[in-house]
Amino acid sequence: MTLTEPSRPATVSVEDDWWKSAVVYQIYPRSFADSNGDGIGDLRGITGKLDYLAHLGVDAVWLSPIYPSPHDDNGYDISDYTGIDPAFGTLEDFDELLAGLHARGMRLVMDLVVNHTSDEHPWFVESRSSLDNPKRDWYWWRRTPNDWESWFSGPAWELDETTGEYYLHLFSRKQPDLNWENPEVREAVYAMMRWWLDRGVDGFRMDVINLISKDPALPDGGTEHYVNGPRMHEYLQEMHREVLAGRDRHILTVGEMPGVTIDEARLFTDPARRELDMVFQFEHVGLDHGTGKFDPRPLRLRDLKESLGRWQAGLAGTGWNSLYWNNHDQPRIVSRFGDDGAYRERSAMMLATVLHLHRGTPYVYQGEELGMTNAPLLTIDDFRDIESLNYHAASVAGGALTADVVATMRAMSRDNARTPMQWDAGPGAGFTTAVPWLPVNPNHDVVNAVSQVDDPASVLSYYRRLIELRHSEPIIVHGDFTMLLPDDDRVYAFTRRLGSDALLVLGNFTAEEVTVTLPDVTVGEVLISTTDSPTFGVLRPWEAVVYRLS
Ligand code: TEU
Ligand code: CA
Repeated sequence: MTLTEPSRPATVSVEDDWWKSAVVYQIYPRSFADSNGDGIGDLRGITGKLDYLAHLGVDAVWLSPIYPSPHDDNGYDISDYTGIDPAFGTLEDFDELLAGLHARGMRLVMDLVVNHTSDEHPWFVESRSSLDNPKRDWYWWRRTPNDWESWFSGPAWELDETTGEYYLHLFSRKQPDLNWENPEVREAVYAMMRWWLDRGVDGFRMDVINLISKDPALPDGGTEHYVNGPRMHEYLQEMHREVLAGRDRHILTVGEMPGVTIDEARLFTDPARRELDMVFQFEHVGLDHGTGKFDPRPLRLRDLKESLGRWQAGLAGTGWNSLYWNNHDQPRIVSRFGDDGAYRERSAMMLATVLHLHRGTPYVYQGEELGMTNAPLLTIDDFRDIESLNYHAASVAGGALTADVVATMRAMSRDNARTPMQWDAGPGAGFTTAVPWLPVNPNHDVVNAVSQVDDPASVLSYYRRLIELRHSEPIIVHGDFTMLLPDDDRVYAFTRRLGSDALLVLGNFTAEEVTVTLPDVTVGEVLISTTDSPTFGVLRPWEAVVYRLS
């Protein structure tokens, strides 16, 4: 199979790393398209939508896990790293999907989940079988657990009856943590990565990769002993040497890193260090958390600008940012930082404009390009996600009432992101002909792809134009970034500069008309805007506009 180079304008030099001018589209396979009527999205479903993705203009697709899994955490608990879960299809289906993407000039990024496996992975089945099994040391076993807590509620340790010892699981008890101190574990992971690259994939999104190095003493305390642990850089450099170096094409690598600091991110993404191309940081999606994620508070715009502005500045010289509002773990951005009522479309476009005009690689999560919203999540039966279900169980055990817990989880539950993709207004939203594994959002009668694809005023058409703009304007990829109006709580404003070229980006984060005063600025052509004829100095509700400065 040969990779067709995505066609790109001559203005973007071919020596540049392709992922800098790319837009990546994330697919959560379970919720994207069901081809065989079992209510679960699958690979053939995705293959059937490739022309939609090509029309949108994205350069690469990141697939959330499709490997065999007991689906305790929807595939982030893998029991076989080199297979396809029968619910999603076969390796032949996979090859067909990959070929279909490449034929349309798009690349494929796989999800790499190697902080932990499923407890049903043969490695763990062996490891738990006896104290002297050769794979015993592939996981973290202790006679006495420490005080670490699972990210999915409760202790991070589970007693295994067979040997009377506890194993570490930072996520669910069906996700035991691999022991990266053991070189055999690392070699097995690298061999598996090479296997996928040899099959033709173009990159990896690395799940919670900054949790793989733990202080081997496992002291009490928690995150400070396993987030960005002592051997992180060593492991990533080793991975680069063993897997990525010497390939005839550049592989995109993005490390998901909750809790990563800017200084660490600069090291991880410094090309000279040969670690990663970019990281997913979490600061901006934590700004509306209170004591925890299920205690949300309103976003203050100046906090968002302070945070994203600091990341832009911090990775300006060395390193590279990833840009995202949404993924399969986050609530829908239009419901979160926008207005999913009267101004749903306008605010979806404004949020897209602001994000995509930053310096970095933008990620679009399925349905974001339609302005999909949070789900109603009315009763506990509407939830499927283990994080929500465990949180509910723990809260009820502590005396809370289900109705109160549901109200608490509604805005932030990961299920908001996971309702089926809204293809059309039909009963299964065009996602399935069966009962979907998670109910479709009732607003699919209004919010769906079919109604948007030929409408030039739709959110979908706007995303298309925005993506096209990145491909034709080198300043969006390479320009410097300067934040303006840092203390303004209504307007997001910044400039980009490349040589003598300059852009001004303005976004109104409110439902009111706002007057903007920017002295010493002369605007020229409008590159893109959410309203037909923008007036400089006045922003209508949720309006965004990008000007070329003259
Ligand atoms: O997520 C890890 C992570 O840091 C969070 O976003 C996580 O979703 C947590 O619940 C926040 O409250 C990754 C995957 O993206 C997620 O889907 C998996 O459940 C998790 O790792 C474990 O593999
Ligand atoms: Ca299916």
